[in-house]
Amino acid sequence: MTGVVVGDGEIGPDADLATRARYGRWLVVRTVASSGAGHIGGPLSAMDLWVALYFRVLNIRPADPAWPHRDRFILSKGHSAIGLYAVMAQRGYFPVDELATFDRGDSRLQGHPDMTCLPGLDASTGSLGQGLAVGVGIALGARLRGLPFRTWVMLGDGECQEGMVWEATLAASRLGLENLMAIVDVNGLQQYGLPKVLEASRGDRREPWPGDQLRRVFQSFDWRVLDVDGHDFDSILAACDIARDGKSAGRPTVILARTIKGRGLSFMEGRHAWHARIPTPDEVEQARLELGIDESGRPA
Ligand SMILES: Cc1ncc(C[n+]2csc(CCOP(=O)(O)OP(=O)(O)O)c2C)c(N)n1
Ligand SMILES: [Mg+2]
Repeated sequence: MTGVVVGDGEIGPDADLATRARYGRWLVVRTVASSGAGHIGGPLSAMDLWVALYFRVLNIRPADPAWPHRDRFILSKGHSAIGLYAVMAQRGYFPVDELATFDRGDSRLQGHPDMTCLPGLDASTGSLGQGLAVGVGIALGARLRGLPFRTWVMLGDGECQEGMVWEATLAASRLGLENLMAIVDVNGLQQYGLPKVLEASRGDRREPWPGDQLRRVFQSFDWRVLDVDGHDFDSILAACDIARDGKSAGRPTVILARTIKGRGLSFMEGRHAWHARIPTPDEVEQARLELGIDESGRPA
């Protein structure tokens, strides 16, 4: 852990969001390959969302991760932890070099987020379906105590098949939690799913929520629903601004972010098989070139 300035994230404080995301994707690929563990497609699909949140949206203090007024962030799709860590490291929660410990028994960076290990995590997750309910509790607690922070929860589209998501969705609207924001990473793929039957165009597995069903289900629970291109920073930031403006007439907000699983790498994009595969050395090298990372491991 030499040479790392906490808060600098190794690539300089002025790096733009696109560069941060490119570097974050590289850190994911490099770390999954070297640790021989972890998921990869989901972390890459959500990378632009995390970069936007952690560098422009969330009201946080990485040097004071227990600050009571901080915005809360819950990664309900906890299997994507390595992507969140790649952004938290850049934001200064811990040195980038610590990523090398990922998924070791003694690491703060567990394969799924463990809030008892790493300051800055607001929930321990990994069993899909639970994070939104935790967010409901935190958002309700904030309101009861008169605390001004907001609570953000990121879910996967496959995860939204879990019944507990919809119990929490109902509770959130009945409680009028306008301080609660969900973001769904709608990448159209999950781990398995039904074999392709009808769709000729979509990878090798059926997408979890075809068409606009997810939008209509959230709307029917009386949530405010925003649709964005989850790889376009302007769209993401505009939606986040609307989500946190507090003018939702007492409704929680969900951002449905259309993304591509494996985003950024030609050989991974939209491929179900890359949900949790370990890249070979050749694939790591190809990833480095495609992401524009120089031989020292930094964005060129
Ligand atoms: C309750 C539960 N069931 C199954 C799993 C195993 N699992 C891990 S990731 C995953 C697929 C999730 O798909 P999605 O929510 O769409 O995530 P993404 O596409 O972003 O990876 C599954 C089934 C789990 N972690 N928790
Ligand atoms: Mg998915």
